[in-house]
Amino acid sequence: MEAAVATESLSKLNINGDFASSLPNLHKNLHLLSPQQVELAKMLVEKGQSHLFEHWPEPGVDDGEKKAFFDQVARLNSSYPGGLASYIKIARELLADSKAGKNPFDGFTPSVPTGENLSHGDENFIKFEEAGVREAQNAAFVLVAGGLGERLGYNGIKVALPFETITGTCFLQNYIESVLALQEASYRMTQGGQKKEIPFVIMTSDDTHARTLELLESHSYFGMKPTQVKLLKQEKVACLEDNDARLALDPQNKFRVQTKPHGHGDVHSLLYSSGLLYEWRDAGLRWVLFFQDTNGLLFKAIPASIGVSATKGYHVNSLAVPRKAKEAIGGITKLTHTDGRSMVINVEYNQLDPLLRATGFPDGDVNCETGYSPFPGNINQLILELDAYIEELKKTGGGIKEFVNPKYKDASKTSFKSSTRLECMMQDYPKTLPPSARVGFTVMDTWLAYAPVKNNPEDAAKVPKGNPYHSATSGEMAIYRANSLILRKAGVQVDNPVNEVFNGQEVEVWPRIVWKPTWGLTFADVRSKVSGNCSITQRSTLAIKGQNIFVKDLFLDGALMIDSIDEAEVKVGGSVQNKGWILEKVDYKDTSVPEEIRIRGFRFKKIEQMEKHCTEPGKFELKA
Ligand code: UGB
Repeated sequence: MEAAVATESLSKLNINGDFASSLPNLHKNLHLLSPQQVELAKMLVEKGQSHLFEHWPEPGVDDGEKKAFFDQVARLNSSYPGGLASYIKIARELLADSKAGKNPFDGFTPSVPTGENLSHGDENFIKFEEAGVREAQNAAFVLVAGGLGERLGYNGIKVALPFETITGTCFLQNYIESVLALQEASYRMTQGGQKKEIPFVIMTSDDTHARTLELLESHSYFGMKPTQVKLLKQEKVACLEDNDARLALDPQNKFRVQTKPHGHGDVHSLLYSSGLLYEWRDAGLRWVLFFQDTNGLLFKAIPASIGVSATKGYHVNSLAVPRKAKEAIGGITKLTHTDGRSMVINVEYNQLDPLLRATGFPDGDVNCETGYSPFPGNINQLILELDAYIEELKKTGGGIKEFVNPKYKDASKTSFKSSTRLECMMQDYPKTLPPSARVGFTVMDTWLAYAPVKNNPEDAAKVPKGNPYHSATSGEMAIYRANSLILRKAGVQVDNPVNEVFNGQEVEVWPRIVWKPTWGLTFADVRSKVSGNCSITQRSTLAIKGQNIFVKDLFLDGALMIDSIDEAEVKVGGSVQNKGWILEKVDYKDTSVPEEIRIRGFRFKKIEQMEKHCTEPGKFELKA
């Protein structure tokens, strides 16, 4: 009787509800839905998703929630290339492959590829840095920052974390200031040309969008023009509850599909659909650089890497560092298929060991005689040549080969411990490229190029001995080590480090030295700004904040902070001795200390320092 009434009211609305005739709970609610929503309901039923409506109550109960459910379904449908039907189809195929234990690299044999190896400070490196700075004005920068950083467990967004705590500069500020410094330096090098603004894109997600925008707005975009920065928000994708790719309902709300992040691979389709790539091409740009949220060393590697891309004409250039076996970074690998095809591609850290074992390397992912894995470690910083990138995306729409990684309850692989979803990675972009594509990579020293902040203190302390911690502690200490080593190469006598343990991690503590990107963007810049007999003791802290600060015959044993406007030229020298800043240990469990500090395991106790601020144009001399 009830069904007949429902059918009658549907026909008045011109809705054919036959598809739902065996689903009474959906059928009797269909008249509440718009024609578009009815179409979506039909698609879901046809794709084996009837369970989504089993609990639906009578019309009149939770009607608003039922409509909201379809609003969400419409969003999930429109944000995925090919819609939800395509998502479900691909999910079923990938889940079947996963259940059958199919090797995604079937038919491929891995070998170690050859790439460009750079050694910081030598002639080659300096040449590439110069070429890179010249070319930087033709680049756009894309930061992928949609990840929650579950491994770190920090409550805020990762780009808001200080990358060093002498000045408290956060990652995002460092990235923006580095891009602005590159923009200026590139313009200076090609004087006479038109002054270009380097576009800066940030991919966010629902987890990070509002807080990223807030961070930018509350700091006046860290000096960048707001119009120069674009935020592109990635959508999450539907979770899957079983091998039939039945969509999972949100445990908190049975009128919502549970969703999870789709991975950083979304950046390609978002860039393509935003139209920005064409805008950039029309503006004469040649390169798109992709990078991640917490690598404070990154911009020390950028100028030379752009130089490599430009000099070698690479369509794809992946930056890499020597990799310790089992380190949680992917391995850059040459894969050769039995049919003759080959590609140079990242093999993700959880796949490298099984791939090697399956292809004649019985020990799997192990170090070779150098003490490192023979496969260079992918730091997920990619430089793509814009024209070739556009040509490829015209074909793919930016869709990246996905994968699924269900955690099964038992060996029968019939049910999951928790829902799963399809994922994609930005470094998988080269997988669809034709053999003619010029795909290369550039290896640099880890101390110069890579110090991510990914692991919480507890997990970092458990990292196998000799492998990097990838924690807030090691991330900050790596900045001081890199700056100390660069100054040494520039002729400054910098004391050796001491070893100390913070939050259960033993790290090298070098003199704490930082500078703004405008001061030392390249090695040539640093070399031009230090001269004479300079030395810095281990207990020292030094912050250089100003483009035209020249350090000559300086002996530093304590703390020295200098900042100056660009129009001032400051000469610093003499003997600076004071009680300085002391590193005080903090326990990560001590909640009386702010989270961004206690996750490092130390903080600065400022006892005494010499400070100099030059706020007027002109020439100054600071001699202690
Ligand atoms: N990210 C997004 O923007 N959206 C997402 O949906 C997910 C992430 P992780 P992981 O270089 O250190 C990568 O989680 O697992 C952003 C490479 O895959 O830090 O450590 C997120 O905000 C691996 O090959 O990635 O692995 C962050 O900026 C290896 O190279 C970035 O994507 C490793 O990084 C990476 O997210 C590394």
